[in-house]
Amino acid sequence: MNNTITSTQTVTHHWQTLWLNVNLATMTEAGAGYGEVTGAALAISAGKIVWLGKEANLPEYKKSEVDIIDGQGRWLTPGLIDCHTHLVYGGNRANEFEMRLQGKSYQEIAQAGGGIVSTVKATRAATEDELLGSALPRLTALHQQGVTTVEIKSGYGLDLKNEMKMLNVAGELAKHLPVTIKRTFLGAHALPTEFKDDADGYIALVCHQMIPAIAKEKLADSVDVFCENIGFNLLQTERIFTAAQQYKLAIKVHAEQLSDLGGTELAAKYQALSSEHVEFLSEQGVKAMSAANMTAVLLPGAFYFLRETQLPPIELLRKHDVAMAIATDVNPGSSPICSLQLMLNMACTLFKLTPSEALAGVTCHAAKALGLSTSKGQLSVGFDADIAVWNISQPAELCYQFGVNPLSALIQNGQQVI
Ligand code: DI6
Ligand code: FE
Repeated sequence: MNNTITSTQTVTHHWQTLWLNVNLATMTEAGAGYGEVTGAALAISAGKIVWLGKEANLPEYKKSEVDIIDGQGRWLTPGLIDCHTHLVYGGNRANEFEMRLQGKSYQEIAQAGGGIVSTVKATRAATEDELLGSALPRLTALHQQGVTTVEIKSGYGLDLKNEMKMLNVAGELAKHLPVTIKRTFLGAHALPTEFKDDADGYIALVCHQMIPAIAKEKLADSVDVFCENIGFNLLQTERIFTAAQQYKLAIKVHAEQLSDLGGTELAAKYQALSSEHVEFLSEQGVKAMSAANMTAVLLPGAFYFLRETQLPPIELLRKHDVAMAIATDVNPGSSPICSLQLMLNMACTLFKLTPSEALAGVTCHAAKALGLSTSKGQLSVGFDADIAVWNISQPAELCYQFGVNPLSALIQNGQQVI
C-alpha cells in the first residue's frame, strides 16, 4: 500500500465585509462596456477589494468574522472620480453671467479685466477658513452623488502665498469629508494684474519660485497650464512643463478649449497625463495624444455654460483609441455646476458618448487622467475599495435620469461613509 495522502486544499478567506446579492459594473475593460457581473458578491478587507464574482462561485470564507450586507439587487460601481475641478475659490461671477446674456463673450469679459482675474481678487481677499467654508458645500454636493476622488486645481491666487493658501485649503477639505483629493498647481491660469505687461516675468516666477516651493512642501501632485490665446502661449507653456518635469510633478494642460494653439501636441512631448477641454483639437493632436497614452478630459459643463458650438473630436478620439474622461470643471466662470451626474447626462446628450463611455469617463478613465489607474476607478481585486452603491436597475440609468439622487451607499477605503 502506498502511503501518499492526497487532499484537496481549501483556503478559508478572512474578510471584513461581504456584499451579497449585488450587480457589478466593474468598469475594468475600458471602452468595452460596463464589465457587468450580475448575481454577484464582493468582499473587502483592509481597504481593498479582495474578491468579486458570481455569488454562486464564492469560495470558503469565515462566516463568523465577516460583516455580511444584503445588497438587495443594487448596482455597485467604482466610486466616481471628478478629475478636473477648480472648486476652491472666493466669490462668484453671477454678474458676468448676466453680462454674457446681454451679449458680451467670455473672452471679451476676460480681456476687459473680468473673468479669472476677478475671481483672483476675491480669492486673495478670502481667509483659508472662508475658502474652506465656501468649498465644502460644493465638495459635499459631489460626494453625496457618489464621488470618492476629486482633483482640485489652484489658479486663483497667482502669487506664491495665495496659491499655497488655495492648495492648503484643498488639502484641508479631506479632513472634513471622506474624499481623496489630488491637487494640481495651476499658477499659469491667467496673468495677475501686477504682471500685466510682463507675462514672461510671471512665467519666470512660476518656474523658479512657485513650482520649487510647492514641490518642496508637497502641496500638489501635478502642474497644469491654461494654454490659450487668453492664457499662455506655447513657449511659455513649455517653460512650465520643463520646470514641472524638473521637480517630478505630473503634467496636465488646459488646451484647445477656445482655439487650436497646439498645446496638446506640446504636452504629448512632455508625457503629460492629460489634455483637458480639447474642443478645437485637430487629428494631429489626437494622434499625438494616442502615441503618448494621454487621456482627453472632456468638460461638457463648460461647453454648455459658455454655449460653445464646437464639439470635441469624439469620433477621432475613438478612432485613435484615446481614453476619454468626463469631469465637472467646477469653477465660477465657465462651469458653476457641482454635479457629476449632470455631466454624465450631458456627455451623452451633448457629446453623444454612449452611457458606458460616459461611465468609464468618471471611473477608469478619470483615474487614468490622475495617474491612479492601478488603484482606483475599477472594481478589481487589489484596487482600493472605493465603491458607490446605486438604487438603479441598469447602469445606463446613471446617465439617463437627472435630478433624483440614485445613491444608496458610498464606501471609501473599505469604510461605509454614506
Ligand atoms: N478654462 C476654464 O474653463 C476655466 N479655467 C480654464 O482655464 C475657467 C475659469 C474661470 O473662468 O474662472
Ligand atoms: Fe478647467
